[in-house]
Formats: sequence, structure tokens, C-alpha cells
Amino acid sequence: MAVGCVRGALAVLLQLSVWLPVALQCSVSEIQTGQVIRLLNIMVQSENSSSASGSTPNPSILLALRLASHHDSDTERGMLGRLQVDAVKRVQEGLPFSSGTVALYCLAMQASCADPSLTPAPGLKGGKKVMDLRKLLEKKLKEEIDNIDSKNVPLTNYYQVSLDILALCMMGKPVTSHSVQSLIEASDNGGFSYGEKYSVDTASVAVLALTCVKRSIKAPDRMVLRLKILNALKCLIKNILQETTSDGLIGNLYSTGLAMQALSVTSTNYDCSRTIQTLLERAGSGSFENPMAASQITPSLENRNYLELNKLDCKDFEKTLDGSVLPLAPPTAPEGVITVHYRVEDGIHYSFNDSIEVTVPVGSSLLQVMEEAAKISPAKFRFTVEQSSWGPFVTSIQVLAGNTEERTYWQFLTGSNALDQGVGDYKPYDGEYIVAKFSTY
Ligand code: B12
Repeated sequence: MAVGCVRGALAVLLQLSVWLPVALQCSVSEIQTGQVIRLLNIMVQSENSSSASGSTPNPSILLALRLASHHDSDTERGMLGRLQVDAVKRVQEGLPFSSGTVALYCLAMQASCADPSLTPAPGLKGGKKVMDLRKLLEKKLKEEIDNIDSKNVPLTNYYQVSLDILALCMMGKPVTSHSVQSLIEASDNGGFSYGEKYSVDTASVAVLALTCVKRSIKAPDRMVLRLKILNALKCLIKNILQETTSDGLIGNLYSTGLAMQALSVTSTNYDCSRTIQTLLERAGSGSFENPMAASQITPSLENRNYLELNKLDCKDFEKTLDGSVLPLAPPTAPEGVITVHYRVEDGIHYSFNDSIEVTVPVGSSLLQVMEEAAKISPAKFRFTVEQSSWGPFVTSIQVLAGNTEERTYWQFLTGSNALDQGVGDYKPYDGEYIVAKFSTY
């Protein structure tokens, strides 16, 4: 597990002189852009169908589309409008709106040249015509920090706290030193780990947030904070690089995109040709068909990052995304069946441990395996899911439900290794042993 490495400000100053600025230049080549366009198409198609079915837009996708070099302006404009309407609706109707979600909405709006503090709100009480999402985000971040102060953990998680600081900073809002320091302390005290696993995703968004804050500090009275940030950034980059694998991934396949963004905004000497090669191979074999996964990888494939969203062109989109380029391959009908060994286990209070063998058609997702098991033996294998931006998140099995306050959840493993995909995307192979284990994080 990555460890903290806080040192004195003087040590940072000395280190800085040897920390040479080596720009990270890496993106796909001209002939590889077809693969990026294919991923952009996955996102555009998912947004167009979610718009047709009236479901909420995904801000992470709009952010990725706006940062891309090819555009579908109609989809982007439509998404911005739907995000604005949805934000206002959530506030007015008191619907769930986590701090990180508000932050992503603000980032996506900004990337679309819309000011989040002037979000059109026609039906607002008191004759007001706009809603201030920036103020809302400040309030949400304060709630996160208050929770850290009183309970030592954020209301949501440090990934979202990082997104909050990033979004406020990108809107030019000075973030309080206390918020920044809370993030720095967590980065050094194991706050970025889930169980034994260091979250490269969280560290990467924290790097983007802290880099933004560092760049915004001008006043001499915040120099101490600036030095603390520099020190934290060095530690975070070291931790991120420690998670590099032999095939060039950083953390796992799905944290690599954010990690590349983090490395690209700091002066890190890192050769990413192997990383790009592996990402393109895995994209080609269908690992980024989930639009949320596509949205977190495409900016890095074109060497773009979230700190650039204020520089985007608001009027002219140079190249239009041509839907006919590399159309999505029609799914081939799989043949035959596979057998999967499935076990559900209460790994906290050891109240149950039940196994079953399930036979499903080749190409079935883990979700289908679970549904089949629940059909055969509902008492042991029934479960509930909640839809999220990544797809179905398993909330309970039997009567045992994960709980944010107690930091419990259903973890999925193959053998003893945690899956890097959710139940909706993961496709088990014949004879695989899948375990759902009630765990803490
Ligand atoms: C925090 C976190 C968790 C927490 C969430 C609870 C909490 N207290 O916040 C916990 C530890 C429970 C968790 C669990 C899992 N996670 Co997780 N998680 C994250 C992380 C770091 C941040 C999510 C977030 O807050 N986003 C910001 C908010 C604004 O967006 P949101 O959509 O509202 O966030 C919610 C959902 O993302 C949901 N969620 C979190 N993880 C997952 C995973 C899946 C598959 C789904 C459907 C939903 C989901 O919880 C979030 C908070 O409510 C992301 C990193 C990333 N790059 O996105 C990984 C990430 C999304 N998780 C991932 C995975 C694989 C899982 C697990 C499947 C791991 C496992 N082997 O069991 C499980 C889910 C199992 C299940 N029960 O269905 C992958 C998904 C990759 C993919 N292609 O699907 C990511 C990208 C990390 C990675 N690089 O591998 N996770």
C-alpha cells in the first residue's frame, strides 16, 4: 500500500531544484484516432438513447466530449440543456445530489461555456431566473469538510472531495486553506485507500485539484499552503507511479486514464507509449464499452486533461464527429453455455456462506448469473441493485445491505482477486469461481 511522505517545506524547496520539468507528450497517433472516435461514438449513442428515454444526462460524458478533438455539437448542446434542467430539478425537488455530482455538473457546464453560477431556472420562487450552482457546491464541500472534522471521514469519499475542490478552483473560487489541508492530510493518512487497495483514481483527481489550487495561489500570505501542496503533489505522484504495472497500466485499466491526466499536469518524467498501446489494445477488445469508462479514458488518449476545460473553443467546432466512422460492431450471437461457481458470503459477521453452480449462455454478464442463482434459490441469492453512472451497483444480498456510514459494501471477487468491473459489465468464463463478499472499506 502507498505510504504518506510528508516532509518539511525546506526539503521540498531543495527537492524542487532536481524535479525537472519534463513535459509528458503522449497521445494516440493519427492512424489510431479511429479508436478514439469509436469511443466517442459509444458515449454519443448512450447519451442520445438516454435523452430519448428521459433519463438523466451524464456530466462525465459531456466533459469528455467537450475535451475531445472531434465533436457532435448537437449532442453536446442538448446535453448541456438537459444538465441545466436536471440540476434545477434536483435542487427544487430535494432529490439526491452528492457533492461530487454537483462538481461534475459544474465542470461539464464550464467546459460547455456555461457559467454554473448562472444556471437558467425559469420556475424559481421569488422571481429569480437563475440558480447558483457554485454556491451550492461550496455548501456541499463545507458539509464534507464538517463531516471530516467531526467523524474523520467525508460524507461521501475523498474522490468526491477532490472533484469539489477541482470544480470550485476551475470556477476561479478561492478554496479555503482548511479544505485543501483536509485533503492533503487524508492523502497522507491512508484516506485514499479502500480496504488494502490504494485508489489511484482518488489520488489522480486529488492531483488535478491540488495543481489547480497551486496555480491559483498568487498572494504571498498563502505561500505556506503552496509549499504544503507542492509536497503533497510529490507524494501523490510517487504513490501513483508506484502502482504502474508491467503492461503500462497505472492502478488498473479503469484508473489509468485519470492517472495519465495527473501525470500530465505535473512535471513527471514518464514514458507513456506502453500505456497508450495497452489501452488501445484493451479498447479494441471491448473493455471500454461502458460509456462511463469511455468518458474517463478518452481525454488522456488525446493528451487532454480537466485543467484545460476553460480554454475550450466556444463557437467553432472544427471537426464534426462522423457517426459512420468505425460503427459499433453488431453483437455476435454467442453459442453454448458456461457453468459459473457463485458464492455469497458475509465476510463481516460470518452469518452466512452459500454456494451454487449456475449455467448461463456464453457471453452472459455476472448480473445474469446472479439473476439465475436468485431464480433457483431466492432465499439465498436474492439481491437488489441501484443504478449509477457505471451501471448497476449491488446494494444488498439476502437481507444484508451495504451502508455508507458503516462503510460496508458487497465486494466482488474472482477467486481472491477483486473484479475491476461491476456486475453489469463483467462476463465470467466457464468454470470461474465468483465470490460476493460483504466487506468493509
Ligand atoms: C468510491 C468508490 C467506491 C466505493 C463507493 C461507496 C462510497 N463510499 O463512495 C466502494 C468502495 C463501495 C466501491 C465499490 C466498488 N467499486 Co468503486 N469506485 C469508487 C471511486 C473511487 C469513486 C466513485 C465516486 O464517488 N464517483 C463520483 C460520483 C459523483 O459519481 P457517482 O456515479 O455518483 O458515484 C457512485 C458510483 O460510482 C458508485 N460506485 C462506486 N464504484 C462502483 C462500481 C460499479 C461497477 C458501479 C456500478 C457503481 C460504483 O458509488 C459512487 C458513490 O455513491 C471510483 C473511481 C472512478 N474512477 O470513478 C471507483 C470505481 C467506479 N469502482 C470500481 C469497481 C470495479 C468497484 C467494485 C465492482 C469493486 C469490486 N470488485 O467489488 C465495487 C462495486 C460492487 C457492487 N457492490 O456492485 C471501478 C469501476 C470500473 C468499471 N469498469 O466498472 C472504479 C472506476 C475504480 C477502478 N479504477 O477500478 N467503489
